[in-house]
Amino acid sequence: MALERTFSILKPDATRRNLTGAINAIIEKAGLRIVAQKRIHMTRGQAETFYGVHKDRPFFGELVEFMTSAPVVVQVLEGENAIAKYREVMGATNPANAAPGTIRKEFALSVGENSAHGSDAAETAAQEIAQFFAGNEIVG
Ligand code: RTP
Ligand code: MG
Repeated sequence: MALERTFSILKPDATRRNLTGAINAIIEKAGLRIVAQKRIHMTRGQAETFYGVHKDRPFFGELVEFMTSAPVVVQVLEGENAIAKYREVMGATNPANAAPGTIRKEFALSVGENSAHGSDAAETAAQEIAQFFAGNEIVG
């Protein structure tokens, strides 16, 4: 099977609690390679673009506030079946429904402050990676 890449964000609740290393350990243990990574403080515009698909949802304002409330770590993860694999490693959006051992079960505070983002499909992965990384920042 071919290597695939997915886009990940370690969200503000994770950076605030100094959990980025613990989450990276879970990612690497699952066989995903961190091929790009940087810490940024998202602007409101970046967050609104990134979550544009949710702009009409009732939680959109709160989501943008949260994502800009503290630094995040943006990442590109590489591996076989990386997109689906990382969704599995993250666990369900609502930590109450997440399986044991997943990032969200271990660390998420709520459905909103849920520690990690992972792309949901190949097209969104490519778009999301391109929003935050230049090609030469990704070293596979
Ligand atoms: P993500 O995009 O962050 O990887 O999460 P996801 O696919 O599991 O969930 P999605 O439906 O795309 O929702 C995006 C993010 O919005 C926040 N959210 N809040 N308050 C709420 O009811 C609610 N629902 C979603 C979460 O931070 C979720 O990860
Ligand atoms: Mg999503």
